[in-house]
Amino acid sequence: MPAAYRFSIGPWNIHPGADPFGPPVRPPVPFDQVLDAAVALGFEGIQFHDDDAVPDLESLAPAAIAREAEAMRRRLADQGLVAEFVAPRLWEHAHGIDGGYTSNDPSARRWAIERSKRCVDVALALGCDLIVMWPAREGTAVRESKNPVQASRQVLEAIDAILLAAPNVRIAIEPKPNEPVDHAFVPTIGHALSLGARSVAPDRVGVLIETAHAILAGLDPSDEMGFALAAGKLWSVHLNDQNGLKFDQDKVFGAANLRGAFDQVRVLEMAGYGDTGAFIGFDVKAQRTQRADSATAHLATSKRVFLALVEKVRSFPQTIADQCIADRDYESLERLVLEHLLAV
Ligand code: 3MF
Ligand code: MG
Repeated sequence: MPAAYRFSIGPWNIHPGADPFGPPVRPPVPFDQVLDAAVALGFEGIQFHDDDAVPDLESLAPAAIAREAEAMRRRLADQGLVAEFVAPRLWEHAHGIDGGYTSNDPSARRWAIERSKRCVDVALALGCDLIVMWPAREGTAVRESKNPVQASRQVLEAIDAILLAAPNVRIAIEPKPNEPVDHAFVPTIGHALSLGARSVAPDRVGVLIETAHAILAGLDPSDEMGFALAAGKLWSVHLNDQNGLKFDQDKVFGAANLRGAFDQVRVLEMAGYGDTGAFIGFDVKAQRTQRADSATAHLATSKRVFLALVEKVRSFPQTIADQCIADRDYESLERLVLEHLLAV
């Protein structure tokens, strides 16, 4: 019986369309409507930033944080939803202006670790054990502003502090090579897994791979996934697409490179990712031109493309492909793949 997939989204994937050059163009979508949309579109998992789940969490005492997160957990359960992960949103806070874990300001570094521990409290009260770490501003715009040797150690110290404080949580690092910083200290899956291996609890550090982030690093997303899957470390994905080296586009899965999307689904299928219980998340953004009444179409399309590609992978003529491989006839293999995708 082939694996079934579970799908997830974050509330930021349904948004009012502001970009760095223009204001919102759609009304904000209340959280209840995000949950309704998730259910209607067949998504079971909700991904959270810590303050999506518990607004103003820094001004609340631990008991109040737990109460609010537990209320959110019940709200999800009422609709048949679960929390997939919680991520500490360090990059929007004033203390995180120059990064958190790698800030040049020691009080900001302490704040970042404390905030991450609060994020863990939110996750546990939501009934989930996965923390996603996107080290957004852990990097530089001016290379000489930080010491990369020290910065790399500081990221590891932060990971260790979280692991030691929370023996039941896992951390999935979501690497990205740039944006908002010019050069990030954790740009690829190799960097993330190396940090995990050097941490105090290597078994509890894995990765989340985002298609666009791999492409921005000049890497093939399916090979990044293969590398993580081989190590049993692919704990979530942010499938989307990216048209070359520019700002992070968060396009619909397959919209820029359908074959690349096929290859990602292929590697997930080959490694039995669906059987691990991990979610298929889409980190996609509605186009700014989209009207409010259909501003979730990008999510529906991404899921539809994913499921269509699962069928394409399962119906791929593997016996013929194996013969091409045995004959080292990769030109015929190329044609086989293209004709299969074109259905001719
Ligand atoms: C940025 C991202 C982020 C992360 C999210 C969860 C806003 O490029 O991909 O989306 O996925 O913060 O860590
Ligand atoms: Mg992402």
